[in-house]
Amino acid sequence: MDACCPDPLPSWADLRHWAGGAEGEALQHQRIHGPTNAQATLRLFGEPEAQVRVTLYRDHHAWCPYCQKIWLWLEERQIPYRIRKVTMFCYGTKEPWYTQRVPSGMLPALELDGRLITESDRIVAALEQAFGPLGPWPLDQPQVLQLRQLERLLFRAWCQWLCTPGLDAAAEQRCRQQFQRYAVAMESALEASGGPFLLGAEPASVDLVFVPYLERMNASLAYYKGFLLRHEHPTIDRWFAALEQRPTYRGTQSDFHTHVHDLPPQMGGCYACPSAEQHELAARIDAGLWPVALPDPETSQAASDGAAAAAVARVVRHAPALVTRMASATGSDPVALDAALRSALMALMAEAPSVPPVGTAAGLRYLRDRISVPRDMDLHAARLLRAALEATAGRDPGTPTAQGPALTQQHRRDQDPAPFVGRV
Ligand SMILES: N[C@@H](CCC(=O)N[C@@H](CS)C(=O)NCC(=O)O)C(=O)O
Repeated sequence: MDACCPDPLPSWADLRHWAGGAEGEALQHQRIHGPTNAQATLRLFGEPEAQVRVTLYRDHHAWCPYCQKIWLWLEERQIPYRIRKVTMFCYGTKEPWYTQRVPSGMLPALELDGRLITESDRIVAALEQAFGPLGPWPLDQPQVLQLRQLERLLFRAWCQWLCTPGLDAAAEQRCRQQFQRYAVAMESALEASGGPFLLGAEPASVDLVFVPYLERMNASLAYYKGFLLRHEHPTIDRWFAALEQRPTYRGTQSDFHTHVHDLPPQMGGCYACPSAEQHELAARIDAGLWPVALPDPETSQAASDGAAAAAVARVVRHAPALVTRMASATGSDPVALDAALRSALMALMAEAPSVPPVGTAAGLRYLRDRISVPRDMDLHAARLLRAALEATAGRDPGTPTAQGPALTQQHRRDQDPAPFVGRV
């Protein structure tokens, strides 16, 4: 038994073996040809590399909503493409090679046969022209104009509700009603098409226009307003559930925890409307306790059998950089943190509690708060990992309630990808 730890611990090599999964070339092959994933830098869908006509420039965090729209489009249409990842301003330093190409630094951008295109709607239009539409109507047709306008109205109503400071109770109510008016309009459009998608049984480009912000609305309104979009609007829930059956969407889908803490710096602040429901939901999202409500408002999908192993494999891959960050952020002993992290992974694999070295709870919770979905792993793997980190932190024999440093509201440079790049 390790002198500092009450439980006998697996080594990192044991954990790597335990997680199994593809390594080296097999892993690369899976990322290139397998299901949609955030780690790939090339997607071929079984085609030869010589077929690639497209390069997508998107953010390292797989968080940018406009990038998600293009990413999903390429995945749905199975167009071979390369991915070059760029840092968003609020996470770190923008790569000079990118600003030389796109001086504003804005994402997404796309190269099609060597032609650089910016602005996500123009990118979709160019892709539709080159490869044909996704669904019955291209995005620039009058038939979908009203739906695109509705998405913007919903977006504005959401921003007004979420991002206006100091709303009194009456103003909160007005904002909520305005938002729900447009949510009902979206439900009417879904019903008119026969659903589950906006233009019928299969997703179309216009669905992909709605996806990124609907996902962010669902997460942020639960956390800041105690409002469960999918419970309040069952037809929108059905639309989400139909999306969640698609591996394309699941590969790009983020989770509540990631969104609610990434949104404030992007939106210039998100403001809570305190109530018992809001406190309860926010506390559960922060602690990684899921489902945060019943029925689960975050996903309709159960975890796959491989979710725990996937989480372990991702931590094992980055363990030295993670331990260094946990130690420098919390001032804790890196050797103890290394053991604590292995302890949490053991808890995850064995589905049994594990006792970490004394004084490591803050470091474990530091990591719990910084798992980024889908950048690091998928929603279910992240859920299992957050829960294991939280449960293990709670068994710290000395400081079981210690928290890591609070997440910042103005930027997320704690999520700077630099130490991890090149080892994805
Ligand atoms: N209208 C643009 C909006 C793109 C946009 O706002 N991109 C943001 C990310 S969501 C961006 O790149 N901001 C610069 C940065 O954060 O580095 C589009 O549809 O492509």
